[in-house]
Amino acid sequence: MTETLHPKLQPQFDAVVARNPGESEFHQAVHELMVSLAPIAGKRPDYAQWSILKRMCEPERQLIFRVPWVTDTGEVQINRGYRVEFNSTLGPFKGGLRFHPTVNLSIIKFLGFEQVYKNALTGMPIGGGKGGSDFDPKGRSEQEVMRFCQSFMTELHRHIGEHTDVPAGDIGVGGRELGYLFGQFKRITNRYESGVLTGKGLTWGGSQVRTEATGYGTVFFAQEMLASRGESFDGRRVVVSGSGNVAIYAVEKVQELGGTVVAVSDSGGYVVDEAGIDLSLLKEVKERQRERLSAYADARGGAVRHVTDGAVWDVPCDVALPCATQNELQAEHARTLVAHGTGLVAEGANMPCTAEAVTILREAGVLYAPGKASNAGGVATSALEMQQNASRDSWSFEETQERLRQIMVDIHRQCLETAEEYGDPGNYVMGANLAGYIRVADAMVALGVV
Ligand code: NDP
Ligand code: 2IT
Repeated sequence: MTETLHPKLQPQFDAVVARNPGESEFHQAVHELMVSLAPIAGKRPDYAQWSILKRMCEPERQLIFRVPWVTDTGEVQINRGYRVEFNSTLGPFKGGLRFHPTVNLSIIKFLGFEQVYKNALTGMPIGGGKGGSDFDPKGRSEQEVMRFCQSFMTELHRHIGEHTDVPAGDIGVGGRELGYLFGQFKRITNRYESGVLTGKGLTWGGSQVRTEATGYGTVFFAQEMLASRGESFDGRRVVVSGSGNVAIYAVEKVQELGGTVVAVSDSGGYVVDEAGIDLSLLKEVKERQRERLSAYADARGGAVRHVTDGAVWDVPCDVALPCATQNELQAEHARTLVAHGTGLVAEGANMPCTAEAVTILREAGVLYAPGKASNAGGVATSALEMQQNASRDSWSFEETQERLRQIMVDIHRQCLETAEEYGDPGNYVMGANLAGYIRVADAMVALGVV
């Protein structure tokens, strides 16, 4: 933890750490928010009187359950399922499901906590939550993934609903998994309740642009940041980490806006393609074949480098978009970016930069956007999907994309206006945290102690 807390907030943070021992990612997310609250600490007695912050750090409900399933060879497997329903002040709990072997309660709680303020920033009527499992879909057959999803939903279905809690995708959960989850929900409940999940396929209640939304939204946000300095993506060299859903559609939008993405990564390394990433090949390898990036390098022959040591941040760039996972961009990587003259870092992933990395970037004058602002386009488009489901309507790609773009422009404006109002112009972290916090806190005061 690099930045110090306001003296009124330090005891509150210490209490969160004591109450949630060992949950380092959750502590990190809470600390970042509390640092930003300094301008209102002690100045909003109503928030103190109603113990707003204390209640915000305690999820409304935390579910942990066994997920038993059987492999193709007849072995019984046990995974752990989670759903942390963090805050439903602004609407039903809303947030993704992550299937990855590293998933634990701390990770789900940090993601659920961040989701509350991200969702508030979108201006849509959605609360915040997150869930998932330590299940690893890699190397599993279609049938194994389906059986796992069915078992997971057999428990989860009791807790979710259009007006209660609305999950979606995240790492390891895409259209395929959401299909199996929705199918099982429909079968168990005997209800075609479209609004219970978002990220659905276009033929069964999904929205145009939801697949693209997080990556596109991150680039729309970065475009606004560049515009605030009279710049654009045109001719920029861009590095994107990850090569999953968020990364692929960030690459697509950067290319549409005239930038060149020279590198992408996965957990096995990164590829450098100086001619610009071949997007259709990347989609073929990652979305259809579910292969490693080494297959991309093999297909491109000697034209690209596949690097398995170091980090993708070693590749010089003007703009860096971390779109893989939490804490993937650390202090040493931030120093490298600064040394290479990178001018902008916008987070497509959730909390990909460590607190120390953020301090280094900001002190060097790099424009930096936290994920809860810059990656909010995914959940915002989920809320547009819920809106279409509720009205049994569906909008065109163009209309939906324009709504997404407007939402990102609006979040960008809120960040800058709030940072300016509270005395730290250009601080996107403070702007995002305070704007989101104040919206949730005011509504919590109105709803009383619940
Ligand atoms: P995907 O599963 O589609 O892709 C994840 C990518 O990140 C893969 O390339 C994966 O590599 C890489 N990755 C994951 N974990 C690690 C790790 N521990 N070390 C190195 N690389 C890793 O997920 P998404 O693209 O959906 O999610 C990416 C990030 O964006 C996450 O932080 C997620 O929370 C966030 N996000 C997602 C949204 C969405 O709508 N999907 C919305 C907002 C934020 P490999 O394939 O080798 O595992
Ligand atoms: O982190 C996120 O915002 C997501 N994974 C998307 C959540 C959603 O409900 O669309």
